[in-house]
Amino acid sequence: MSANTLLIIKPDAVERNLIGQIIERLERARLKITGLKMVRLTYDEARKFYAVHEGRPFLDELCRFMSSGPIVPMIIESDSDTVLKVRALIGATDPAKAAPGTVRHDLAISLTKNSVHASDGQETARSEIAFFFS
Ligand code: 3AN
Repeated sequence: MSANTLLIIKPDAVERNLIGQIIERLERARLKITGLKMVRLTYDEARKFYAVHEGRPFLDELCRFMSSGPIVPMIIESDSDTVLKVRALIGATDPAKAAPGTVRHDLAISLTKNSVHASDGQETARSEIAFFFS
């Protein structure tokens, strides 16, 4: 195991009892879950997590949503290219544009309520893992 990334099951998926389905998809793809917890962020914590989006028009709605209920952050590991493998498995940000068979195509509701987050690069993965797991 060398490369790792962070995946978050977002409030809309937790609310609809989709934690198990999403974990099953990860495990079927032979991705290893090496850290997992359930937390509820405050609005300010969500703003910190999404600091990279400061100034974007959707940031307030996104942070209100991400602090609206429990989320499940988890560390995912595999031999190589874990960031890319997990991004491929979750699909495009907008569920309407996500490929069939991806998590977002099959399970997500909208651009904001898109069921999962995954780090977009190795550097981001490092800082996002550190945000949730000390
Ligand atoms: P991804 O989660 O696919 O990496 P980002 O990092 O560009 O996408 O966006 C972070 C989150 O912000 C998305 N998961 C989505 O919930 C939300 N988001 C992105 N773009 C928009 C948008 N145009 N309108 C509403 N929400 C958005």
